[in-house]
Amino acid sequence: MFKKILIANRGEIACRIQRTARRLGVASVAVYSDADAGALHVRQADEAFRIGPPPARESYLRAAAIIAAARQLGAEAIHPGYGFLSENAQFATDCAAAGLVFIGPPPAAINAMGSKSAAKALMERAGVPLVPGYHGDDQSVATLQREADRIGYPVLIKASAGGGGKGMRRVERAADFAAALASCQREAAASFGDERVLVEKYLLRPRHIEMQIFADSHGNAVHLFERDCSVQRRHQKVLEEAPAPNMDGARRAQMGAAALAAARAVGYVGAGTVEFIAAPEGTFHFMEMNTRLQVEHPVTEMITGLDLVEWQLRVAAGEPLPLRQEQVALRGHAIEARIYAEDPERDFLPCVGKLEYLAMPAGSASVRIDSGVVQGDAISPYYDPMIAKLIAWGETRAQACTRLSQALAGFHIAGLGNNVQFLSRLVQSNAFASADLDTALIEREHAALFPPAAPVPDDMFAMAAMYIVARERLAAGSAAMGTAWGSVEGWRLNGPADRRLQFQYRGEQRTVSLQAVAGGFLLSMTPAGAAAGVATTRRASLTLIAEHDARATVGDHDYHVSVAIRDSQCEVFSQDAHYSFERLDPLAHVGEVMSVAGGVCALMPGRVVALLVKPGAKVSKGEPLLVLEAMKMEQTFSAPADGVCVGFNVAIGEQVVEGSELVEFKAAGTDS
Ligand code: MV4
Repeated sequence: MFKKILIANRGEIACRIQRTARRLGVASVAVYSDADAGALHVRQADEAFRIGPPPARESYLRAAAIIAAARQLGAEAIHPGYGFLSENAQFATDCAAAGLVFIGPPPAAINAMGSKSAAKALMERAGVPLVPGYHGDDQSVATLQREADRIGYPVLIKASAGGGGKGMRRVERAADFAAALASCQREAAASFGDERVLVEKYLLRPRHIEMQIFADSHGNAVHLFERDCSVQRRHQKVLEEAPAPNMDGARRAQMGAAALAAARAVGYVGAGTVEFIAAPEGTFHFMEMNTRLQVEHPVTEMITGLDLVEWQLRVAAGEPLPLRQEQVALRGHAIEARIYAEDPERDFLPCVGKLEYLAMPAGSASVRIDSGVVQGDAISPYYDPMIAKLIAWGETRAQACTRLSQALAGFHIAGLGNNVQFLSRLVQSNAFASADLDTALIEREHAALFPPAAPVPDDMFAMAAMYIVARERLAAGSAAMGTAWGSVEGWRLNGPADRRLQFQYRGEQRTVSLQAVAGGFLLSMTPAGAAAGVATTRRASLTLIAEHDARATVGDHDYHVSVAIRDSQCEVFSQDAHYSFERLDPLAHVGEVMSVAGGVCALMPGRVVALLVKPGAKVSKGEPLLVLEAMKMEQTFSAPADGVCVGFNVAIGEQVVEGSELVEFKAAGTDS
């Protein structure tokens, strides 16, 4: 086995490779761009090496710099992860020339699978089933038209050098063929510098099923079953699972044999994926081969109990495959959801920015989370905006679905657009739950996946209000709290105990009134909408159980919520829903200060240093009123809103206790 490897990648896959290396006692070197100087894969690394500025072209794609780093730091091998240099045959060749092991297939195998037409010709000779079509060298319009007519419409024209859905044209009838061909050729030339195309029978309602294969350098090869990656949008996988639903043993054996035939035909070594397109009735056809470890490999690991990166390292080190085909067992079902910083409502446009709040569910034997970011990190515009992969395993598909849903409900992201709620709906949709899979599932289920935004339930404003009050109490270090976290029960500061907190959602203001009573609050809210009416009063209570987590009761309803407040932004997570609204907080920017009705209170003991305005003075919001020295620091208390500083209850030099009402303040336009 290697003593040291270099990981030429970033994010979750770099972290994931590090984990296996560490377990095997292999040292690993991380590389990073300036955008990733503080990233998790760098912080967790045994050793790290800067390779350039943020753009991938100037960092993670700089083959020569990466090879030089590996040599300089004494790594024996380079793991390319996925993306970046992972399917670059020239890089694999250059590694070998530099005396380094490329942890991937031989360059010739990468090249053989690089062109669609050439790969199809090779696969045809190896007896791998293809989609009926034409992939010959004669690219004349007449020949292509004649072949399309022979295949029968609809047909699909694909760029030979294409991939990922780029350069494809569906043609419904012979009369449209020539125009579609010309357009496809133009796109192929522009995108791939190669205008050659192939023509295929267009398959309706196809599924994307891929076989994971592994080959060693001793002539052994096995498959590790299949994955179904049919749930995609714009050729981006969203959910992946293993095994494929409704796959029977005979079909699996056929597909496995075809995948291994494909691998042998190109002299494959290492981890690879043979992609098939499958018709609803189960017939399957070779699409392409991915000559790398794939994003979705964890579902295969979950159903086999194997570590594919360990296998990659062993094979690259010249060891034989650890198991023979008959020793590889399949157990249960695993589903992966890709959590992205993107806005599903805006056609999945990537979002960039800081992960202001990020809480992930607990991992377990049946729930795995692969991520390369933590709270406070940024998703930059330079790389893929994936935040994490969430993988759930179950004895059955239904159990895996349930566990995935539960785990998604515990995945809380605020401050950055993300697809968590979309994934929740997707996993719970009838089509996915019943395994009615095909590549158009997301379009087909559009109505269920994009319901009109539901209003924020009243109780969620109550959660935010009680949470804010509870955190203020905690910050005040009130003796009544006892432990680090505790109930907000009937309590009184040295002032009126009633609180009114105002929120705003879509321009509508909501007021939550909390009146402290034994065991909790009496809660009342202004009725929603224009509906006039009397606010109903209910009993409520909240117990903080962690920094952002609370149990609460409103009336007869018990909740477990997570709340994150930042400036005026309130985020409440309840079950699998996420609500965002604003607090209209006159004190949000005043620091350690708390307002009780009509006043401004000290939150810690201190000494009054200065009174900055005259009693009765009209002040505007943010204007400094008073300075307190507490914990050796000066705190300036400012006007919570435009209004009048009615008077001070303290004098300069006076020692005050926490909760003391310092200033009597009257906001403009209020009577409280
Ligand atoms: C097809 C097809 C239907 N018929 N080929 C899209 C990406 C590329 N790898 C192959 N693709 C397709 N090829 C024939 N003959 C439908 C697709 C296709 C698709 C395939 C796999 C996963 C998602 C897809 C989404 C749309 C279209």
